Amino acid sequence: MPVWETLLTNARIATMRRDAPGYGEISEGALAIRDGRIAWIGPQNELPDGDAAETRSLDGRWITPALIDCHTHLVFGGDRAAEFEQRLQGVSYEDIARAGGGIMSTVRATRAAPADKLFEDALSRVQALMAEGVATIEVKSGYGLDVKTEIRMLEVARRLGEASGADIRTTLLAAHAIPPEFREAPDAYIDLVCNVLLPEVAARGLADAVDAYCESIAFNAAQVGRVFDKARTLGLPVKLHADQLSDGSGAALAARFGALSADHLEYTSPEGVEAMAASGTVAVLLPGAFLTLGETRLPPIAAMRAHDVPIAIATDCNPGTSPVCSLRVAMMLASRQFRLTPEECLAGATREAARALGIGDECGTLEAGKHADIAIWNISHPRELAYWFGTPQLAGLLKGGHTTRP
Ligand code: DI6
Ligand code: FE
Repeated sequence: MPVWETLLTNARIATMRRDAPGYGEISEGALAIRDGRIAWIGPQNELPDGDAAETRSLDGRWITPALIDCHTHLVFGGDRAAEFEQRLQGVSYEDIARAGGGIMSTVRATRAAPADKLFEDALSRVQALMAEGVATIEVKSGYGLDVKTEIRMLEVARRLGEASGADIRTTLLAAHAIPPEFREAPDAYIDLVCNVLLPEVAARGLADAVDAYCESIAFNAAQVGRVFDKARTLGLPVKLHADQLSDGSGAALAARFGALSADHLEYTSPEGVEAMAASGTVAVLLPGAFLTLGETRLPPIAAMRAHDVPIAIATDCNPGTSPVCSLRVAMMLASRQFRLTPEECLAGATREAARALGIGDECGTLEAGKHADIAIWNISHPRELAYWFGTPQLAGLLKGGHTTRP
């Protein structure tokens, strides 16, 4: 007779399995947990005899895979609210940047911040995400732009995982912007990233992936290629901020390197989408940045659907272009701005987000063998998760079978 740690009964289950239609619904379901993983899941009347240390009836509540935020920059110093105010008063983004503001003001504040302050501020953002059912969060560096501060950001991100109970996946984004010290010599900065920073980060196991920003205001394809070549040599998967403000063939570049994901994609061409389909690269849509920047050009969603490119949704939580600590709000925005269906929004914040992090075999759906990362909801149907926003509906969150939210 099987022995389980926890048995959830009387659940309505949205498994979000790829091979099941719709939400992968099991209407009267049960789920058994052993060693932090799903040991059994299915219709309750088929539950095998077993012993559970704890049995919990969910009284007909819905459960889904715990949500996954696969793109954030939530470790940073300071904020950019004054700049936001200036922009609303008509000062242009370029003028703010020329006056030393914009992303460089966040770089200065992050370099100046003690690690404990970065940690405390970021922890409250992690907790805000978790309060809405998020159990896995990707966190990027990229506001240090020097060896010392990039490493400090990744160390803070690792500490967030230990302190919060969330699974924090770290990404080195040293190629986010050209640091002021290298304004006239960006290739020398890429040398530093490839020859010093990447080897040290890899040796210390500080990053799970490597990202870069391919854009006219950041790095070109050749520079990104050098960073990606080095990452591959070190055995680290890559992902790319691609085609956000212009078509720089970023999606195709990401696909050429077998990237886990290409993110933003507003200006991606049909050829870029085809390249992503061929390489299995996930499209990560970031509607918070789209909203904040007042973008009007939509990502090529019809082409993504036609080519079966997996679509994930993330917050892009950052002080400049996406000041949001709510994945539910990102889901809501993806439905309103990008016309994604509620089912696509939930898949995008669970199954496809897991694939964007290279952990699709471990989490993102409710299936036997996967981590018991489970959100319990006070809703009458999972389509409500993209419909309501700013509305507390979480009734519980399990991470690896352990309760992190009552
Ligand atoms: N894309 C963005 O929208 C942000 N970074 C990126 O790669 C901007 C970050 C910032 O302005 O602080
Ligand atoms: Fe980003």
